[in-house]
Amino acid sequence: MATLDILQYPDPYLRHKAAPVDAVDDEVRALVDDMLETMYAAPGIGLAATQVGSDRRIAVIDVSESKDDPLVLINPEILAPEGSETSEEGCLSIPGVFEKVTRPECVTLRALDRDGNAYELQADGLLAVCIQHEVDHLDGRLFIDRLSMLKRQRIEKRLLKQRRRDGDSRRAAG
Ligand code: GNR
Ligand code: NI
Repeated sequence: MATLDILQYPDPYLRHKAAPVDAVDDEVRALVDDMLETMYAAPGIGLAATQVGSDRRIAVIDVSESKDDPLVLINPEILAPEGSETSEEGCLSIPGVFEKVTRPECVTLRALDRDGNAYELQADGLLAVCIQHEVDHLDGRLFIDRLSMLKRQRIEKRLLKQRRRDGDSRRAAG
């Protein structure tokens, strides 16, 4: 097992749309295990393959307090979205940015697990948010895309400033 590097916004690869997995084999399982290790190490409650530079439709989630309830999503599909809920989101690829996002409140997830078996589950609350956030990643979409133009422009400006500052301090240190 190994921890993987997490791509940072505005890395253009985060806009890549991932392709379906056609067989859940040992190679896929190895990636799943590395993604779980990377998610727990970050730490985060979810991670999509796009964030670690893979173009497979794979994500991992663990919203449990005890961090011992991993959920593996291979070729995930979101069915029957219902209701609407606003909650604060963050993303390991956009560190330091936390904003309220409105999404469907309840969803049904259909996916394959680590053994390639199909399952369905109904989710609400944080799990429903996280499922939708990860499937967005697999489609090259980020949570900041779901904010108003004004909010997004404010964030872009702040990130640009921060990057300039980080660059300056690296140069000063080096
Ligand atoms: O760790 C994460 N926390 C989080 C909080 C609220 C809504 C979504 C998330 S997902 C995020 C990890 C991540 O970036 N997954 O793609
Ligand atoms: Ni994310």
